[in-house]
Amino acid sequence: MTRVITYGTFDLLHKGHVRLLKRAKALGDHLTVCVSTDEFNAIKGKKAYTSFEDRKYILEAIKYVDEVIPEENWDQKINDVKEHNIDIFVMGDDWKGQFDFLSDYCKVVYLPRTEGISTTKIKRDLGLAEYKKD
Ligand code: C2G
Repeated sequence: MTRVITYGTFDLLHKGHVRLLKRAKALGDHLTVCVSTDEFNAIKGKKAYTSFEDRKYILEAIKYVDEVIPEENWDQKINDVKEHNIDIFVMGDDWKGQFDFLSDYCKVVYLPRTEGISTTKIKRDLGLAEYKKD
């Protein structure tokens, strides 16, 4: 049983998120998604439109996702990898290199982001946020 983990806010879930989850699951047999709490998003400087509870509910409905747990801080990843017997840590390549320290505990994989879509773009296109290169 190869166990995979990934982290994120997953606000206004879109194809880029789902493609990341699909490819992450394809690397193993079990995918845990660690979704940022509203409080941690504030630390990340993000304000999600959808609450933590609702982002968790939506992610749990995705067929590639086996388990959803809260991401509360930057420092929980090593413990998460150990506690959940994780074999592979996956993130989009906008994070390339940021989590290489985890390679002492599991395989670290950065997957190409899906071009042309982002939560920021959605908000901008709907006139909900000033344009920010994300
Ligand atoms: N993603 C992607 N393609 C996009 C948009 C996002 O592949 N067009 C990926 C990101 O690279 C990330 C995941 O989808 O791996 C979730 O993206 P966000 O919700 O934006 O996550 P982020 O705010 O970057 O949080 O501790 C890590 C952080 O919690 C990551």
